[in-house]
Amino acid sequence: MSSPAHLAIDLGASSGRAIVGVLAGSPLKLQLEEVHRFEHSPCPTPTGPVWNLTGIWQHILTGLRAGAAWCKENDAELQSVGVDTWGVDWTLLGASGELLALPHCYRDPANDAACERVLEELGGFEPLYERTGIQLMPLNTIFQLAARHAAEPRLFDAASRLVFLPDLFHYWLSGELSCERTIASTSSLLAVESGEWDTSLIEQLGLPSELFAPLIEPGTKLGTLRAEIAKETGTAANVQVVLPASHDTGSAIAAVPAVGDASWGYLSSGTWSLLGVERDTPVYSTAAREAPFTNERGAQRTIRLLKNIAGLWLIQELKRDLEKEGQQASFAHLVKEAEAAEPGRTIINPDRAEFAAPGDMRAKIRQFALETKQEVPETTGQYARCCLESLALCYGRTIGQLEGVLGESLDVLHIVGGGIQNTLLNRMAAEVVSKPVVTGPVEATAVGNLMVQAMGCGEVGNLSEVRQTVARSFDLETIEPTQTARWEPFRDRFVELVSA
Ligand code: LFR
Repeated sequence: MSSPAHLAIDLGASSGRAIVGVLAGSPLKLQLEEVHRFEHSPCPTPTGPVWNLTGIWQHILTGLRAGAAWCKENDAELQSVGVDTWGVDWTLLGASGELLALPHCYRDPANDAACERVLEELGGFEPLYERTGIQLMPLNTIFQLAARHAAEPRLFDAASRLVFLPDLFHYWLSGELSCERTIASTSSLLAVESGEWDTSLIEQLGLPSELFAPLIEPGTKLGTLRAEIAKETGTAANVQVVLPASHDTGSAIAAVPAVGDASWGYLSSGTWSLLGVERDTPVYSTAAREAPFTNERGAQRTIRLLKNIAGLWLIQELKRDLEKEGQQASFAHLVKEAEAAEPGRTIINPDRAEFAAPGDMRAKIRQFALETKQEVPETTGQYARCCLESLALCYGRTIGQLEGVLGESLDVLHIVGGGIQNTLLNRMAAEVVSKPVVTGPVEATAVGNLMVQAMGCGEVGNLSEVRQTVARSFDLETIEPTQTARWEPFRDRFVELVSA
């Protein structure tokens, strides 16, 4: 008998993947097959950076075609497909379902001014956090909406529906419109307690509340693939579109292989570092706001209390700058150089807004070093080490803040996602947080996407079964913290730098 398979379309802000997951055996194990991978990037336009939507859509179709073909060749029966993407980005559809505009990329400078304006209108960040429990970042949908609404109000008059990017792709795949809750929670427009749209906030911002459709849970079967898509990609007509936790972080955390009684935190390590805990109810105390911690929504109505930290973006930007100059800049090379560089020479605060913006990472690091009277990095290794150590120090401080907010300590930190390939950073993280770190799986986002689809199709029962299945399916590595003391002086310097 053929085994059930699912297809995850996992879209990050710089690359995308189509991964088939086959569930087989007793007890069940998940086996992955990557059938398509591609790079993509925002396109600069006079009105800001936009996503190459049709290019991404072509890659989704290529992934579907490759997934269907792989299943046929390997005696697996494709049951469903689901898409996850990075958070916060959205677009508008007209009454007929027509796409009205290309979605802007969240790293759009226009969001900064809009953010200031909205906060002024709402009387500051405190009342907004009280309502939504979401960390202040100018990239949040709420500020993007204010920016686009101010620039092009008539677009909103013509619109009948707001969709986040996974909602749009699910619509194009199935012909059914949905608004999935985990991705919507990145908007900073959901009421923190109920997890439903905060319509009075939406109206206060002057946005038409009828654009915001009722929210749907991950695991929902939306419908079968459109006949045209099934034919075009060679996929069986009965393949379902099943909503995963369509926010990539929601999918990644569903795949954290935490089993047993130890209290655990997670770090989803990629372009961003998302560090936090899973809870049943939101936490939006003053300490949570000040840290700051966000309350995003996950699979099975969980809450992710986490901090959004500029992650390997720092290194990706460094790499991009070096490549432009024709210098050697593979990740492996950067890590090797970083490893050989002197510890603690220059430390930055990765949370500072300038580090999240694209362009000349080295100039920004130099500027920060000068301002804070530290050594200015000179070599590639010194820059790379500065980025990695600063991230690790930020993890350490964030865990401390998290334990303070929760009033309890964590036993173990799970690190998942592509960033775990940076073994130097994993080791630094274990040393700074002074806890055992468990790494894996590397494809956590796709794994979580697949497992929530499997849950929607009735193959696994709940999140705890999902995690047990993940834990037995992948090789995990435990790093015990050694040499924690050598970080003491750097920890103190980091706290000074972020408090200044
Ligand atoms: C991670 C992520 C974060 C979100 C950021 C921007 O990929 O989805 O959760 O804050 O990207 O969308």
